[in-house]
Amino acid sequence: MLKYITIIGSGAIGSLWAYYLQQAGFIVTVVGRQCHNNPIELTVILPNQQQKKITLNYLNQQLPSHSDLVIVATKAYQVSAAISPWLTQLIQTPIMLMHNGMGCVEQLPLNKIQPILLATTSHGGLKTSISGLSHTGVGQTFIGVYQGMAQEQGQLICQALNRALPQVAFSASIAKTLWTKLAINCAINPLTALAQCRNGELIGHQHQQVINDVHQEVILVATALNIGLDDKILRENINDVIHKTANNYSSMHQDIVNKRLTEIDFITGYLIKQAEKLAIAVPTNQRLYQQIKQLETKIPSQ
Ligand code: KPL
Repeated sequence: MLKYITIIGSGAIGSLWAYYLQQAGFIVTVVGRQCHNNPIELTVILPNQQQKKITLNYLNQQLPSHSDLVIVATKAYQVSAAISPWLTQLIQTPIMLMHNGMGCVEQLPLNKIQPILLATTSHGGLKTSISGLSHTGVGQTFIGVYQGMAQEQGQLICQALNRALPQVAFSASIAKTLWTKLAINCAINPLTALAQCRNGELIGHQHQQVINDVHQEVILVATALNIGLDDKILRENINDVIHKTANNYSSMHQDIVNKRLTEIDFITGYLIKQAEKLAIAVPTNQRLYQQIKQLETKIPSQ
């Protein structure tokens, strides 16, 4: 039975899950770099603007003595450092990676028996302060098994999380789900960061050609990898997310504005790496990647 859940990462997505899981009756601990070893009262603004208060347990870079599930909800570039030191200690504990982009799981020194789940979520969250969180957009979460556990066990975890923050759906082809999200992020994130605009402004005529080119390049690479993405459906997915998150600023836009490192290496950078292995040209994604990297050089080292 799933009862004790540890969340590594105290940013918007980690805090969002911590709030909803604790409200649903799970015993939650949040582990973070800037956390102190004591409870913090979190004020949460729900999508209907209701304000809720909750007291969450935090640990500074140490795990509680027992977890039935560990969710890693850090930025993509922090995943490896956040979870690698604990892998031997967690050899039988399911670990779920929930981040933007792809490629993190391949960086982990995994034992074959380590149960690993991959997840992607489209919920929008904004951490307004150490104790302030806003649930800015209701989304969906998909979970799939990467290794080390039966699909049925993955489905049980999925059902438990669905009680806390629906909709959580089990994906039998998580690679396809992650590639769809990758394509959406390749299209929206760099463009909104460069144009310094909300997602909705990408509906404008001047961005359509670039979005089409990004989309076509993703399709070329995904097709060569047999991911099974449908050209037309993917374009609809991208447009749908642009419309549904029209008022939001993408995470990459927020990272650039707040002078933080972006996840470009795990989004566009991941696509480019796959394309290079297959000798497929992805010039539009290359250009967007270089432009974001150029912006990152202006960020003071973290
Ligand atoms: O995942 C996102 C992000 O901002 O990182 C999208 C889907 C683009 C929503 O803003």
